[in-house]
Amino acid sequence: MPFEKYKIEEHNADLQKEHKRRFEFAAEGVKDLKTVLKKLEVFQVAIPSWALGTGGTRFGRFAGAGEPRSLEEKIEDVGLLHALNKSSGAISLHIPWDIPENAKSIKALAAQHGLRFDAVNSNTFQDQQTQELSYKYGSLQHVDKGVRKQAIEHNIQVIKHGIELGSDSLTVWLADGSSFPGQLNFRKAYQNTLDSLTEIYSALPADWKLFLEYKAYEPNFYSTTVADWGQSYSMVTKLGKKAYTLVDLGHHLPNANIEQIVALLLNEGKLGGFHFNDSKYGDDDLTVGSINPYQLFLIFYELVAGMDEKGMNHATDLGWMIDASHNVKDPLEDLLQSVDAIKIAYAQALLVDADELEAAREANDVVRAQEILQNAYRTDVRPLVAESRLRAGAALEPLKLFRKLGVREDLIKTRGRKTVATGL
Ligand SMILES: [Mn+2]
Repeated sequence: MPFEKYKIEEHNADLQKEHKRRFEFAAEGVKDLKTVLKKLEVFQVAIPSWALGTGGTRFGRFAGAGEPRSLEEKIEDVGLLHALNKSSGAISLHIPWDIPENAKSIKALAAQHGLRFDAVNSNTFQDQQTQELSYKYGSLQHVDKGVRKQAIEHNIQVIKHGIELGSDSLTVWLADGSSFPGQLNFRKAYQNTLDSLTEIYSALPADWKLFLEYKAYEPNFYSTTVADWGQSYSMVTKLGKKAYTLVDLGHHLPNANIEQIVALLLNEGKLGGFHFNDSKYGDDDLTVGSINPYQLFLIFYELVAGMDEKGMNHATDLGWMIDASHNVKDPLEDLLQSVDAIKIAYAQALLVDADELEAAREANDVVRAQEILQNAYRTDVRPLVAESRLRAGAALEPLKLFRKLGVREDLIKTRGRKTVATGL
């Protein structure tokens, strides 16, 4: 840890007076304030191991400085975020970018930072140097049984790594598809994918979940074999009770109504988890809430309403993960912003009076229904989120403290200016 705990206390003490004034104003009129603050306090978002370095595009990559050089340093980075905001208490690993060579010591290191391992991610969208057969024309859908077998075995290997680390879920995202009309027999590709997933599913431990992520296009530009929520839903329904659909906010066609997708998947008991990010045009992987915070709020309202209806635990019953890439920002600062945006949207969603909204809907009072949602969205809940941080022992303003302490400068001193983290 590049800074001592008392620095957080000092920072909070400096801001305490101003925070108290703002918090008291924000807390007025919040029904069941204690419960809202507790829910905010326990809500954790997993940080992906591939997003701690600077990302790139197909045109190039402008590396940052002081990036983590190993899995150990990535865990330290997530530990740093968690120390600052007490809301990033989990890490999601991508294999083989981050293979835990010594699972015991990796697990112990994570525990030192108060972190657990969230979903493990497989990778059959790239060829690795040691790999025998190529994924150029797909992995689980491939026409060659040998390629399918190799991809299945990789996924089973990832599950094994996950078991050693105490993870309890596997996320499968497939780049499989086709780039030109005629290239692929859609029905065969679907069946091969489903058959392969069935084998992976049968290797899951009893208490594990399998998340099947979908994506509309890219890297294939004509068809994706698991392209939308319907295609994922159809597969996870056939796979069984432990299989769920995972929603990545950037994986839809423009203007898709993601909040409706979320509501329906949740209602069917098939929503497993989330990859948060934001986008303007495609899978832009921008900071959560940076482009369309209203959509994020609407999604969170559907999550809260749907989970409450089913008596689900907000903090533990779905997988909450960030999946973003940072081209021009410091990855740690970007992640602090993303986690904050998620908690703000969650807090706003918690303020909506579901009974009142339902009454307006039953009365076809369209104006009132819109007012109820927008009143919550237009409420400044930042002091509530800050108070929940204070109660959890985090910094009142994590980003401010990160800069004040010169955390990145210290990391550059230790790790060097020219470092490249594995990942996107
Ligand atoms: Mn994703």
